[in-house]
Formats: sequence, structure tokens, C-alpha cells
Amino acid sequence: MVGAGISTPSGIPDFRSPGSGLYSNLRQYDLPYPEAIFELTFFFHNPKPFFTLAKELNPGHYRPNAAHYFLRLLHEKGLLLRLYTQNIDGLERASGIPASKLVEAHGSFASATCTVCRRPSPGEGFWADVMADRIPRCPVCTGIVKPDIVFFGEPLPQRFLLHVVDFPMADLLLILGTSLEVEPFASLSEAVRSSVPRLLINRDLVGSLAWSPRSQDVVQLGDVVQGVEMLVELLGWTAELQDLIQREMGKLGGRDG
Ligand code: CNA
Repeated sequence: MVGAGISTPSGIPDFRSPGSGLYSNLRQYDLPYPEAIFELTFFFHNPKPFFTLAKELNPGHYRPNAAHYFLRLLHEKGLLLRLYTQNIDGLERASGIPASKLVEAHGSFASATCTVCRRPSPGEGFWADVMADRIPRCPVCTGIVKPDIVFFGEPLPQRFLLHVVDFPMADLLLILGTSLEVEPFASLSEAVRSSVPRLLINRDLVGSLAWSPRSQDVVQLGDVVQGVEMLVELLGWTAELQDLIQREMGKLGGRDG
């Protein structure tokens, strides 16, 4: 299970870290209150702030970091049952983890739907519009096209239901870079069997690991990349991870990471 904390080392602010969090940075967008950027009522009143955020998160702008590539390495070794992410930055996909291994619980920019006629957007032109500060419109009914990001009050994607089969099957739960404050995602941390170790790598002790700890829990507090690198070293995978990162850095363009 991962959250915004795995992407802060790539340069994307999280929501909650004081001063640097996304909610602090949203001031420039002229919002009545920060959460409004993910509220449908506000979106229909003024979609501009959301599309400014979309422009910021355009594919290729930010690059995955060692935490993402560690998860990709787990996949390559056949050890990743599934990656449940709350992030909407697409960096898990960008790191090369196939969509079949991902549950993007709060949606992604990879697809979009017309808010009026509900037709899936054909995709072409969407990013061209966003990058040119134009509001993308449906070619059929001219309704605003909204990326399939889950706004407050909207249902989670169907794939989220996979948790019903995945979590009872897991024999290790990694929890990286999340405050475990957003439901229903946060409660997944309690859905593994009680004998299953849960490893939290995060700046703070959070969620059920704080208020309902289990004897098998392991907590590594601090920077997520440093924590992941320590784990990778203990596993003897450091050279392998470095090779993977080198290979992938060559393929991807972008600014940060
Ligand atoms: P959050 O509530 O902002 O919590 C982030 C957590 O990560 C906090 O506990 C931080 O202390 C911790 N953290 C931040 N940076 C680091 C670091 N370098 N090393 C270790 N720990 C760190 O974010 P959640 O994902 O838990 O909350 C869910 C929201 C945030 C979802 O709805 C997301 O869509 C949303 N969000 C996503 C992104 C993104 O896609 N990158 C960015 C900002 C917010």
C-alpha cells in the first residue's frame, strides 16, 4: 500500500507535510479551501484549478524514484501480488509495473470521461488541451471531459474490489509513504491475516499501526527512499536495483527524480 509520501522524493508534494504539502501549495489556484480541487461542485463552477494540477502532473514531467523501482523489482522477482496506490501521479505505471498488478484506488489520468454524456474520451487531444490551458471538451456533446480521478463522494474504481481476494492471500504487507487517513483505503492495512507481518516505512507512525499495533509489525521511521534502500541492502539487491534504475533513467525524460 502506498501514498503520496513515495512521490515526494520525485518532487511532488504530499497533502499534509506542513509548508511543502500540496494543500499549502494550492494557494496559487485561488480555491475557497484546498479540498475544493477534488470536489465536483467546485469543478463545475471552476475547472481551471484542477486542470492546472493536471498540467503539473502531465506524463513525463516527474520521474519515479528508488521506492517505485523497488516495487518494480518485487514484480520482476514474482513477489508482488498487487500494488495498491492512492497516488494519481502515474509514477507506478511510469516505473514499468504493468496495469494488471496495480490498483489505482483514487483513479488516474490514464483515462477520462465526459461529465455530461459519460462517453469515455478518445484520449487524443486531451493532453494537448491541458498543456495549452484549454478545458478539454467532449467532441460529441461539448461537456467537460474529466480525467478518471476519484473526487470526494465518487465511487472507487471497480478494481478496488480486488482487495477482497488479495489481502487474505498476502504473506507480507508493505505500507510506504502514507498517512493512512483516507478511507476506505486506510482500512486495508487491517485486512491481512493477523499472522502476516506489516512493514511500515514512513516519516510518522500512522493509522492502525499506531492505534492497533500487532506483534508482527515492523516500523522504519524516516525518509521512505532511505528506508527502502536499507531494506534492499538487507535483501542483497542493491546492485540489481541500481542496474534497474540506470536502465530506466535512460528511457525516461523529465525534470525530477
Ligand atoms: P498524505 O495524507 O499527504 O500523507 C503522506 C504521508 O507520507 C505522511 O505521513 C508523510 O509524513 C509521509 N511522507 C511524505 N514524504 C515522505 C518521505 N519522503 N519519506 C517518508 N514519509 C514521507 O498522503 P496519502 O497518500 O496518505 O493521502 C491520500 C491522498 C493524498 C490521496 O487521495 C492522494 O490522491 C493524495 N495525493 C496524491 C499525490 C500523488 O499522486 N503524488 C500527491 C498529493 C496527494
